[in-house]
Amino acid sequence: MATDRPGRPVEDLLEGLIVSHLGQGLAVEGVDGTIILCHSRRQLGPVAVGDRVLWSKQEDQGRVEQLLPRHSLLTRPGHGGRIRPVAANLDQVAVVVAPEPDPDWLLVDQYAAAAEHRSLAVIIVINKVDRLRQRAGIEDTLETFRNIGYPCHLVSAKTGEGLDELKSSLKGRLSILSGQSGVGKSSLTNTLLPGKNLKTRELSEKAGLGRHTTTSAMLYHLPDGGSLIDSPGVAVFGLAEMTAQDLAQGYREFRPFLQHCQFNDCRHLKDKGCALKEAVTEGSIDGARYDRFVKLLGKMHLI
Ligand SMILES: Nc1nc2c(ncn2[C@@H]2O[C@H](COP(=O)(O)OP(=O)(O)OP(=O)(O)O)[C@@H](O)[C@H]2O)c(=O)[nH]1
Ligand SMILES: [Mg+2]
Ligand SMILES: [Zn+2]
Repeated sequence: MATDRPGRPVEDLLEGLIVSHLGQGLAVEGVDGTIILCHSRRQLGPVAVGDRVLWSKQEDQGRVEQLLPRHSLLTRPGHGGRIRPVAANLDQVAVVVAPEPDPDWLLVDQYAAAAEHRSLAVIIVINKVDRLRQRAGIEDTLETFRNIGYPCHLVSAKTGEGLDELKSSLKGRLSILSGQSGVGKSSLTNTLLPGKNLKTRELSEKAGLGRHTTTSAMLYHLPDGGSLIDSPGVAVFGLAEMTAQDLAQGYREFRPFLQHCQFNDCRHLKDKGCALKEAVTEGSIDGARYDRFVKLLGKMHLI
């Protein structure tokens, strides 16, 4: 129990965790594990899944009264140039790719760079290995990611292959599953959390949402400790608040070279004496990663 600001009637404030941000309100998990649909005070500002809050009981719903301090926040661009929160208090971003739909490595880099910018750990999850006919093609790219220090897990939500290893990577942390629509983020969540279907349906019904597509991020507690956020495929986060320098830093293997360029304001494109380009020529930096870096700069309208 806690008290609100002085001057207002004293209310019972309860601790809670935002487990989903639905169209109509916030799903807040109380300390006893029950989920209450809440609305939030307008002056609270953006609230995200993963946020810890203080809330009060109203008639048949609750009201989020206060946001507790967060240690991280991932954002994405919203309508009208506004920044929207994706998830708070994350430790790790798990980027999911699959043989189908075709892997979009530019998107993988984008998620990884945004995570790096927020100092979050990154793991790469290749789902649907049961469908992986040309494993070699994907393996080559994975080798690059392994070399720069990202753990890569080959799994199948369908057959259960590789899931034990993935579980140990997720243990004790708050991770978000992100990636293109259809790669199997929700299927993986289902497999990792046997009770998940029920909760989703219950919540979706309460909020009047359909139950087949992932429309909003949802947080679940893992049986072995730690939590997992299943997010919709459209939640491409991160680049909005990043500069060209931030993006270069977000390619973690570029970092040792960045201070060795001839000019302080080197853009690492056609600049003279660019240490990064030299490293690409020498083969110490993967050319495909560098090419995607340049593409992302373009996508961010930074070149
Ligand atoms: N063969 C195979 N199919 C899978 C596997 N995992 C998921 N699928 C299928 O892939 C399709 C998409 O799976 P979802 O879990 O809905 O994908 P998602 O990433 O949550 O998609 P969004 O919510 O739209 O972002 C479904 O038809 C699943 O049955 C797998 O390991 N193997
Ligand atoms: Mg989904
Ligand atoms: Zn340079």
